[in-house]
Amino acid sequence: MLADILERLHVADDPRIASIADAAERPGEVISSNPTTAEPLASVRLDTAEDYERIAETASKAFRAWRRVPGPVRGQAVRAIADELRKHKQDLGALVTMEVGKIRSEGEGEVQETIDIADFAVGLSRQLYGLTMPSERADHRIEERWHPLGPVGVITAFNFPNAVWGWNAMIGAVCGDSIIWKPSLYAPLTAIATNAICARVLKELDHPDIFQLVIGTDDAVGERLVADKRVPLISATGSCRMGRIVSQKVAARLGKCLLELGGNNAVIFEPDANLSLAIPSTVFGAVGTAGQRCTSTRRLLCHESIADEVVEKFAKAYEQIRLGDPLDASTHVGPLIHEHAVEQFLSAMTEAQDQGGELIVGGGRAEVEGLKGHFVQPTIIRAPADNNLPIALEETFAPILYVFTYKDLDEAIEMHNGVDQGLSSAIFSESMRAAERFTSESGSDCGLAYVNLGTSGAEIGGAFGGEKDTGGGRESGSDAWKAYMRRQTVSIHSGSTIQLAQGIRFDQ
Ligand code: UN1
Repeated sequence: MLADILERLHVADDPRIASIADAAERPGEVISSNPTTAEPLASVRLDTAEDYERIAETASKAFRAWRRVPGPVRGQAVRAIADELRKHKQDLGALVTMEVGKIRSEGEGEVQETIDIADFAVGLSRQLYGLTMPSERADHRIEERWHPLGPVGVITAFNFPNAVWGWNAMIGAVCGDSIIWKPSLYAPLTAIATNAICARVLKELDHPDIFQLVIGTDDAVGERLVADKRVPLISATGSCRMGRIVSQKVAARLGKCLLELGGNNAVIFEPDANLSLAIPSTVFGAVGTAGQRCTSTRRLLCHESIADEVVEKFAKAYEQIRLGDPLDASTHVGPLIHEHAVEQFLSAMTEAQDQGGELIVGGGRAEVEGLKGHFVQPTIIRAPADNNLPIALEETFAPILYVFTYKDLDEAIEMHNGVDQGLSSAIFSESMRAAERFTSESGSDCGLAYVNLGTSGAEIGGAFGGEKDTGGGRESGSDAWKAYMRRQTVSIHSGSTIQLAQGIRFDQ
């Protein structure tokens, strides 16, 4: 099946794919494994420091040519990319499923997210607007011009191996930038296939080679990319730990960073929450993608008057969850990405129970017949009555939902904001007052706030990102494009006598 998919995606002969049939750990290669079967899919050649140098030079050269292509023409190229991605949506989605274990509809949904951002970018290519300002001086004019920035380094995580690159690459492309993509070593095939589609379209249109891919270790290529002065912007998605290292290295060379790091997202259930909406939405938020989204729901803050009923209903809903092969259309939840993630899940379980958490459902490794992958049980843990459960303050990338209770909305909001991260948040309530309070300046402190929707599954049209340890970056829609361009304030004088600003006189 993999060989056919790679064939249809035109990458079966890609020189980076060292072997499909006898994938084995060899020096200079990495194995892409299927987390569902724990079996190797392919071995992929790793780029070296010298490869990085060549790739960065190509990206710099491509940038110098691409920046002179008019914005709307760049948009037409991105439109052709979107058309091509549409044709390959199923195969690319299946590849995502095979490499990272997302269920089919989420794998395809991710490719759809890239198509959506490409469509958005096409429109944007005609709307890279700058402001004009009235000058305080006669015969003077001030305006802002947005210029392409340079090669952009895009570091992506395993959990969104296609869409997060898409957010950066499609916007960067219409902004006139080239892209150096360093994907997760857990999803190199998705990266090879995605990048190849985009590179092929540009080549057919005779455009510069702006989509560059570098697959390598942090030592060999990651550190070089982050320290590279030719790369004015590093957009990185991953853990808070990784973000701290990257941002310090980029700051040391006074480069710019766009960070989308961890989340510890909570949902508040008010007493008047519509539970037939709130519970399924929160189940998807907590167990969708096996709890491996940065937007996954990790904490449920439930009003004390409905907590017992809610926990009971959740336990029933979790009985319906079908764990299994993510390629099978009836599966809801696939495996975790690797064995280490299972160990982290199990250690969180031990800590939660040591800290007085009550196990409501799940809690262990899951056996799925015929599959040797990294499956765990979707889990609910109820916090002790004093709400003291320190493990819930950490982000564990697994399907664990911690349930807390509260007495009034002020207390709920305080608990909600009482974590280091600030990505996504949600409230379920029929009350306009509660919704307004939650989304007000003294409500949720997150970059994303939802009312009567779960914490994951953002559309591309809004700016995506979060505050505090989430890193502060904004990607995707709205005016996030401004991070991918440089702003020039242009003042033009059309008179013939010198007039200095601030009324300064400098007469001779
Ligand atoms: C991520 O987990 O890094 O809002 C991105 C969502 C998706 C993107 C998640 N659109 O859940």
